Amino acid sequence: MNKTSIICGVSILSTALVSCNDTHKSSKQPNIVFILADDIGYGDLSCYGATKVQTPNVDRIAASGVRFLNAHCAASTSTPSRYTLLTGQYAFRRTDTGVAAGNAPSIIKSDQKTIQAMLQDAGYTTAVVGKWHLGLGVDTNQNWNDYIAPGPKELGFDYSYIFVATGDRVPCVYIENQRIVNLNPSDPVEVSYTTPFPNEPLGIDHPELLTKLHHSAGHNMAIVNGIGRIGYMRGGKQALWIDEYIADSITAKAVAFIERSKDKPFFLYFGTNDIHVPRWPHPQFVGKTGMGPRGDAILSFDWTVGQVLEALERNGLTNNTIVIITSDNGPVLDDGYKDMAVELLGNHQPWGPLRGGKNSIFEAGTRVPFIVSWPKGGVAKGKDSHALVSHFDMFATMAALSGQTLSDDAAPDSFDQLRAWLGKDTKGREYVMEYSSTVSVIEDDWKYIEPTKQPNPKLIAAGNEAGLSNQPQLFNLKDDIGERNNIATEHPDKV
Ligand SMILES: [Ca+2]
Repeated sequence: MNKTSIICGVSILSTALVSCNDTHKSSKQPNIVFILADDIGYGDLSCYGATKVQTPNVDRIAASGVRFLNAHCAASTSTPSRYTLLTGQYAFRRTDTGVAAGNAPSIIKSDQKTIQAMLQDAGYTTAVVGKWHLGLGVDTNQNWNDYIAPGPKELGFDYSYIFVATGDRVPCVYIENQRIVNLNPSDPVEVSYTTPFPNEPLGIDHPELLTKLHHSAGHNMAIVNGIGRIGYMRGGKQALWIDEYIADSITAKAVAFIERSKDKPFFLYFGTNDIHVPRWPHPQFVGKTGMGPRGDAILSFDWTVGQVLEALERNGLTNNTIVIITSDNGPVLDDGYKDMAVELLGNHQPWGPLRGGKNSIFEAGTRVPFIVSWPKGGVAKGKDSHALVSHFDMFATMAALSGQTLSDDAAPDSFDQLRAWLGKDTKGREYVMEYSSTVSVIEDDWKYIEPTKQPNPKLIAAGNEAGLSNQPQLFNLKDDIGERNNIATEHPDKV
């Protein structure tokens, strides 16, 4: 299919009368806002059944679009999930796509195709704001006090305002267009993941300095803002973030990008810090859910979504912006800090009816909230879809949306699922693969989990069942969405 016919195809899907003349393309292409929550589970949002926490802004988008009930991220942890999203390649094709340290080099190679570079070719202005977690630079000895490359710019983002890894990993600074924000040259940033810096107090030795959160596991190295972290860091005192204002800071940058990009199509890839640990949300949310910081951080996430929606509305962009809200992996309660996530959970079910969670090959690890809204694109309002959809398809689907033809070497594992994503095809993919120490395959109602070779398979990771076994596992998700009855021996043909 050539580019013109793809554009025509998109216009048929759309209720708008879109010209198939390329000269009008830029004025007709929808803006793309992709909001990627961190560790929000299938049952954490009120539009997915939560009752102890209300997420009216996310619910508003669900009411204006399609809520997917069988949507999947690529992996049950951050880095491989995000790598697959942006490259359209299974992370397990490579061995170096596991959860990245704060000083990891760029995991996406400069010669790899990325969704953002593809959208640049389609005429989009592109930005990444918030969580990156895909490495920066050529090796682990980055000079943090200079321009750090390769990074988002070299990989197709015109603008970036990121934190490099996770809230619980050093360096705890914002990096705008690959330079640390508010860096005082006389107080350079140094980072190590192997060796403490002399005279820098550590959480393990100085619990009296942990004025905000104490660790329950790990997170006992550098102390920033009264919270222990993973990794060692020195310097950059003026540049350090304050956890309770991270949502404010990154949301302001996302909104500013929307404001200044409104006159031509843009792609905003917005990775929130919420609700990853350390959960230390803005005071306006503290105590509001009764579930402690984890529940309150969900409110912070919803507030962020609301700010983005207001910015779109204020600039007249709501009608022709496709908004996608999803999560990078499933939920976790105690993820290394004593934040009472377990004790205050009550009857809230972050995983919904699913088994497992973050770090798990069971469904709660990788079946995630997924909401698509695009008023001008004719997306049904308030519709539920059971179509099998996956983050893998973001690349090819956005290529179709923007009228691009993929080159043969781009996004090998990504397929155009635009009709499913717009709620017009009720089947979606033939199958999905997921990854968490092993692979699983879902096809029709069946889910198969590949056995692992370890003699004593790991059962628990970060409080969640890993779901590994040295025997094949087969579940019928239609009858057994909680993956309780392994029926592999009864169905050797399916295995
Ligand atoms: Ca995550």
